[in-house]
Formats: sequence, C-alpha cells, structure tokens
Amino acid sequence: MQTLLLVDLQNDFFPGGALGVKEGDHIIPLVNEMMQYPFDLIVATKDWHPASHGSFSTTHHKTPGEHVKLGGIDQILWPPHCIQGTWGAEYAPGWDTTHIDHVVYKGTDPSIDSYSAFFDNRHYKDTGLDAYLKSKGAKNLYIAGLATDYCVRYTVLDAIQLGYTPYVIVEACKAVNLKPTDEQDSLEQMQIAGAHLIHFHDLKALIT
Ligand code: VGL
Ligand code: ZN
Repeated sequence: MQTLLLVDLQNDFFPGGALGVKEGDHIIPLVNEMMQYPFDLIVATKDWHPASHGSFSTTHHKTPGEHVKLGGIDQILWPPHCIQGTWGAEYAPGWDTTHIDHVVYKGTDPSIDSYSAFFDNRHYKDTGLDAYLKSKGAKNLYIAGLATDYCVRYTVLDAIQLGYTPYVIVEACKAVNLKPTDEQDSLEQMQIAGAHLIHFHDLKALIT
C-alpha cells in the first residue's frame, strides 16, 4: 500500500504568487512523473484560508515576518495567500491533477493556522486525513510539495506520530528559507524523528 501525498502545490506558493517559494515550479515535472508510478492512492492538500485569516499580516495591520499570538501560540505572519476560491489557491498550472483521489483542506479556521495536513498548529482539531488514510490502509507515505520548512515538515512530523512511515522526496520539495538554513534544519529534524529522506531517482524502484 503506497500513498503519494502532495502538499500545497498552489499558485500562491509558486514564483509570482503571494508567498512564492524559490524554484517551486521546478518540482512540477517531478510530480507529474511520479504520478505515473503505480501508487495505490494519491492525496493532495490545499492551504485554504478565509479572507481575513489570523495568519495574515493584513489581518493584524502588521508586516509579513512579524509574530503574534494566535490561539495562544506563536504565529509568524504571512502575506495573504491561498484565499478560498481565488486564483492563488488553485492548483499550479502544468500539474496534471487528474489522478488525485482525495483533497484535504487545511487552514480553514480563521483563529488558528494549520501547517500540517493532519492537525491545526495546536493539535486541537484534525482535518480528517488520518481517518481517511487509515480507512484505506495507508502506511507508507511518499511526500512532496511546498514548503519543506512549513507544511511538508509539520505534515511529516505528525505522520510519524500517527504511525505512518513517511518518505520525503527531497528534490520534490522546496523551502521558504526565511533563514537560509531552514531547509537543511527541517530535513534533519524530519530524519531524526524517523522520516526517510529519499532521492527522486530512487523513488520508482521503491514503489514498483
Ligand atoms: C505554508 C506558510 C503559510 C506552506 C502555508 O504550505 O508551507 N507556509 N501557509
Ligand atoms: Zn497558509
């Protein structure tokens, strides 16, 4: 049972988007190729915020990068991004989404952010992804997408806690890198927690 989990491949996270990740577009050909591999299940996430989400700098009349307390925990403020129903929240052009089995929406509660595809940042509410994956018998999760240091990282860490075995396809993830070391630190943290870091060119052999 092999599951591909694709994180936040949305216009706003690509170059030119509201929260554009450098070289984010480079991963699209890799993702299109891996979607041709014989995965049993393909799940995609969408960051899906209401217009005045608490993670947006504009909601607090502040500048992106400043911090506030949101739901009692630290929140870094982002430019408004992935607003429900807007172009920025749409899947990136050039990505063949026809084989996606299930979409997970996260960050919908204006009072708390949700980097992980499983839980909000306080771990109060879950998105339903765990129940969905367990109902399908998923165990190995092959993970790619944006951004390595936020949504990929926290999705992977929660996946380990929930008993999955995550494989992070390193070339198919790109980081925001507010600090230049964030990508490397995130990959190390995921690996120490129990994730497997794999290379794109080794993926096909693992799942065929
Ligand atoms: C993300 C920051 C804010 C992500 C989402 O997808 O990594 N990062 N919202
Ligand atoms: Zn977001």
